[in-house]
Amino acid sequence: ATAQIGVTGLAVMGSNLARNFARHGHTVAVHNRTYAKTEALIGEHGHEGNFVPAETAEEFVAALQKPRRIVIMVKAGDPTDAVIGEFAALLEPGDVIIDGGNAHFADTRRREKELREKGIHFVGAGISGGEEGALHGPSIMPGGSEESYNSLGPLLESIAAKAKDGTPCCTHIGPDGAGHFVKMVHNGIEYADMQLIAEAYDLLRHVAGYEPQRIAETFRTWNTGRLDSYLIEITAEVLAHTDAATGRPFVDVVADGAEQKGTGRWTVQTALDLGIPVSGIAEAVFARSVSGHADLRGAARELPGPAREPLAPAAAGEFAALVEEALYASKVVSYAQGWNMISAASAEYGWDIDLGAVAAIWRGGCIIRAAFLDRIRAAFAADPQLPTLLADKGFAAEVGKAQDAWRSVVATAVGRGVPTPGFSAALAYYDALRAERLPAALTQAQRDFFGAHTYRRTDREGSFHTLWGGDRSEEQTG
Ligand code: NBP
Repeated sequence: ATAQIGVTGLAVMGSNLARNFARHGHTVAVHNRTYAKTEALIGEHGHEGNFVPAETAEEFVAALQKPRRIVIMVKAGDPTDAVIGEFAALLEPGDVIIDGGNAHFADTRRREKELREKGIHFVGAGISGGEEGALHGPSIMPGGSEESYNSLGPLLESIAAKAKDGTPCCTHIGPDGAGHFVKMVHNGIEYADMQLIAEAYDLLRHVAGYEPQRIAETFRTWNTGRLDSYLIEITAEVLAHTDAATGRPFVDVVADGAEQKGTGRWTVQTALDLGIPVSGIAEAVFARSVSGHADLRGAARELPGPAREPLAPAAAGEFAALVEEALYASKVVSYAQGWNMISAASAEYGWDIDLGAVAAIWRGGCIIRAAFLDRIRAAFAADPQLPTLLADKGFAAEVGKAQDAWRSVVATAVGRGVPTPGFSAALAYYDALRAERLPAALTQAQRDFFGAHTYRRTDREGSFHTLWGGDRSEEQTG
């Protein structure tokens, strides 16, 4: 046995990950259900490093040094269970199975428990960065036992992206499903970021009256400041691209229905279960959903709205600067919500996640990589108990400074009929957190009226109920 690690499932992600291991000097056993893919990988890339192709599961396992480390990169869901079942039968206590697919964290918790009973370590590793990341350095979010990370960590860290300060974008997130949970929230935040960028584009296009090329330039400028990020960078590239067939801006020939694979939806479903408001992510998921409902949109097309005359050129530049502020403030809110969710799950499942370390490993490799994440890392380094990013002095000052611009942009959008669910929800959340009194008092009173759900008072301890159907006197219930 010569291989330090094995990869099974050699579609695009698995092949690239295996090549990444090999390029970093590790001997990699490679296996795929359909052997032709293994042969193709060796044929095309065998010269890049030390590969041990295995035709059968038995050959694959025999090629691995102990404790054996097997990365599964197959389609998430039933295929993952099938492959785990196949290999678990061939492994020994102390061996490690790593699922690098996009599994739901609840599945990872189940699989970890089942394998733990057999003495096999199961690591649910979120891997972000798409196929390029898998080859050149992804952000890796492994969850599992401490012991498994001791044997696996150095291997994963060697192939992970490196942040600007040289640290690998991989850390032990926590036990069982912690890694896949954090990867899910990463994707949720990615949805929110993309939605906010799309809204900024829409405002620049229809309120500032900019053409896509001009918007690309604006995004390029923003990318030199605090919004510096991979997503802003690729947005500029997309907007600058011209469709070869028609000569029109590429963005104008793409059908305006956004699809989704489901991790954004999982994030929102899970947030609802945890009772954590992630309105930025939810609005992003719903916005994609609305875009895909051609029937609803068709039926509503003739509904009246305000005139959408673009601003005069002199005012457009000023408005664009306001949009940058609104985008930044909304982004801070959606990250604050995402981190709340990670923090809540960490408490719920006893994961003890280092919130700053999550920001640190997203600085490189992943889709939401950005200079901004170093600020989040620093905020949690300064105060590991920070209840919300909005309470960090630096973020609070910036968002506070942006709030006039933010309100003005949302007001303009509403006035001109440009939908900005992300910007608006983020601002509403900001104002709700700030509010000294929320109308929730009335909501709770209504609940007491129709359902005797009781209420607490501002002036006394205890729970109370008003006899709404009777003489409206108040009784103390607890
Ligand atoms: P796919 O998700 O398309 O899966 C294809 C692989 O699964 C092939 O190797 C296939 O083997 C294998 N497979 C299937 Br399907 N059913 C199987 C079974 N019952 N037993 C054994 N093998 C089976 O590949 P991918 O796009 O490379 O993604 C791999 C994982 O990485 C997924 O979980 C995905 O969600 C995740 N991920 C993908 C990206 C991305 O950008 N694509 C990014 C991050 C994470 P075969 O060759 O014999 O059909």
